[in-house]
Amino acid sequence: NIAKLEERFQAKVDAEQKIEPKDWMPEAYRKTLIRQISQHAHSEVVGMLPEGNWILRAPSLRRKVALLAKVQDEAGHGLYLYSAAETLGIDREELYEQLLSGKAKYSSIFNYPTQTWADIGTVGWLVDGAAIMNQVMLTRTSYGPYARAMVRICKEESFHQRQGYEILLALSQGTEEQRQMLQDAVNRWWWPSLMMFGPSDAASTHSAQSMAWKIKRKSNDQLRQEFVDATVRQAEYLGVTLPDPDLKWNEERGHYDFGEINWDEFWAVVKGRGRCNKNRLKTRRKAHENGAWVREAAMAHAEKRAARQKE
Ligand code: FAQ
Repeated sequence: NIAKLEERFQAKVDAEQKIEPKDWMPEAYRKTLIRQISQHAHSEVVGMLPEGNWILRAPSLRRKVALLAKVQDEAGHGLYLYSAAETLGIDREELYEQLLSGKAKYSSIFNYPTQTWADIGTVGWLVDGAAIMNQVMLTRTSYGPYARAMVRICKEESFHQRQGYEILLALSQGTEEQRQMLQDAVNRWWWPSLMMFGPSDAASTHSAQSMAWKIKRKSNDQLRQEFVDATVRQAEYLGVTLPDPDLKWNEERGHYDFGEINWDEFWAVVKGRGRCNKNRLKTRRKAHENGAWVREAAMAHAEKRAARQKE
């Protein structure tokens, strides 16, 4: 009976054993994972767009090669993650459909525009930095295929973060104009990066259950705090100011205090009213339509091979 199965499932999770695709799992666990893993995959795929915008404008061949490699990695991450979601019994076509119809979410951060070259460095530093903070935790998530995908993804994300920081280091040692461009990018990306961790723990609908199932191992606020603590020192080294007058070391807590996030902005972006939401989905839809012939050709090839094997 279900209660017994659920009890055994929870005992397995509590004993730190991984749940694998063929193991019994509560339907709600399966649903939560499909939601989270597919949103994560969509984020990687939509996340290619703000950076793709700069591939042709990268200031040198070396910068272009590194950015191109990073964006290709993101496509790869999307593919691992779609595959991990498929092990839970959902079709990739259905997942795409959820993204393209606007039903599925993807990270709020990718609805902000990349306006200058400094934005590309800042996305690497802050956005990948925040993504790593969250994903290192997910290498220990309870679902085996997701945890294993995260190990490789985190290694690649570390390169992405260094790539970004190095762009900014060069700008910080450049002209006054370059330093200003750097500061302006940080001013615009700091708060949206903090929003990536999701709503505060009090407002997070899924956290309690996801923590009990060890899908999440640290809370949204906990990860956000760790990110702030790690980033302040990096900002000092770059010589930039983080745009928060309340940011201050708190000796008692052993952490930095920081100001209140603009949650109205966060929810507006999540609900489709950010600056780039419409454009991002439009671009993805067009890419999906333009790729139809590739999918058809791959299917025809697979069918031919299968028929040949039968002969
Ligand atoms: N944006 O109850 P919670 C990357 C939604 S990194 C949009 O706290 P949960 C790499 C949430 O879905 C970025 N929606 O939810 C890269 C839920 O709505 P729902 C991707 C958000 O799941 C770098 C509702 O709010 N990383 O792509 C956001 O327990 C650079 C309530 O929230 C991941 O996806 C948000 N920021 O915790 C690529 C990591 N936050 O579904 C290119 C995996 C929350 O009920 C360039 N995901 N919502 O309709 C997670 O760890 C979790 O899903 C959280 C949210 C922590 C994001």
